Amino acid sequence: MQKVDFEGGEIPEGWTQEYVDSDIYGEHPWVIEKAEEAQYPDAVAANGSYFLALRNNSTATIGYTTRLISPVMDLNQTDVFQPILVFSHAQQQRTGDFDQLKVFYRSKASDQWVRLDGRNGNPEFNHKIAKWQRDTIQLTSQSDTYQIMFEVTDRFGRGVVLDNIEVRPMPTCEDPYGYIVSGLTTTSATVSWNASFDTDSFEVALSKTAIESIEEVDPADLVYYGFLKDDQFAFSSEAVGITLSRNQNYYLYVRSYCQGATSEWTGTSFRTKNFADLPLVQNFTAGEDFEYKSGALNHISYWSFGTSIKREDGVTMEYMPFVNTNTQPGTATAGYYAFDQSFCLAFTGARSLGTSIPAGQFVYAATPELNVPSL
Ligand SMILES: [Ca+2]
Repeated sequence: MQKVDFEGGEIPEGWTQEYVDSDIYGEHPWVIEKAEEAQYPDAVAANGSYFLALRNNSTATIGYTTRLISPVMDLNQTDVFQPILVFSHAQQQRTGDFDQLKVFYRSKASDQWVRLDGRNGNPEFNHKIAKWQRDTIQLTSQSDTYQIMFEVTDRFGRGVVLDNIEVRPMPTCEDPYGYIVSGLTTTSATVSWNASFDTDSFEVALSKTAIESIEEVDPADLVYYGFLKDDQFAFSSEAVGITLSRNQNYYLYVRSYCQGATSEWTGTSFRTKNFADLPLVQNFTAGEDFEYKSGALNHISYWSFGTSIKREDGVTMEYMPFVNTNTQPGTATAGYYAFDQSFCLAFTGARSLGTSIPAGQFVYAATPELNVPSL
């Protein structure tokens, strides 16, 4: 394996440089720079105080290409599980111009260099990169005489910088596990979990319905979708600024992102609390206590309802009792049910009003849990 951070203040032993067409362009070497004296990308290294840079310090494009070649590495297939190259780099622009980095490998010295595909299928860093970024590239055709090569072409930008170069096996990216729901209230919840310490971040999706395949869900249909930093190992609805609904089932899905790898999605579910403070007043007022739909069997969302009455096919009658929203308030008909001709909760034996509850059957409505100490 290989890990180079240039903190020794010089290019480590075994790394070599190659000047392409040096008879035309001359020799323009990679040099170590001290972060505090550097300007581009800014006066910091990706790690420590030193990094490697290839810059055109003249006043015009030269167009040279210089290669930085690693020592021969033993990435024997039986010893190294899925090797990856992880490195930090940047290429700041100079009035629209930037230099270009490409990354290659070869399995043995007599092979041609082969270009490596970067993350997101981006095979070259052919755009300005104003700040240090860390990229992971999966290495293919591993061998016991493996080499990687960074090739930069001068296009009169502010140079290309490299730091913290690492060749290592793919980290294990454990599925999140051991979910614990805490801090459950009527409007918030916190869920924590365990995962491997190689995790960089967590992708999180929160839904009101169970989800078969997250990839096929439109994020707009989710209650929350986003990435959490690795040091949290927890999702807090309050921390991400969302208010949950009372007495509602939620399904939380999480997967780990590690360097160059993702875990499977795992998850848990919870139901928000259903407390009500006293005094409890419920007038079954449309728009206030429930969303009015004319003729629909409306319900107060945070009350519980049920019945023992079954349909002819044996299925329990759903949605009973209900608010009598198929009668117009203020009419004589409404007055049959509520003395002030307003909406009320109707206990009946069928989906239509005026049907008796059959003998021996029941229909019920239950309030939320009452917060008695609030008396
Ligand atoms: Ca460094």
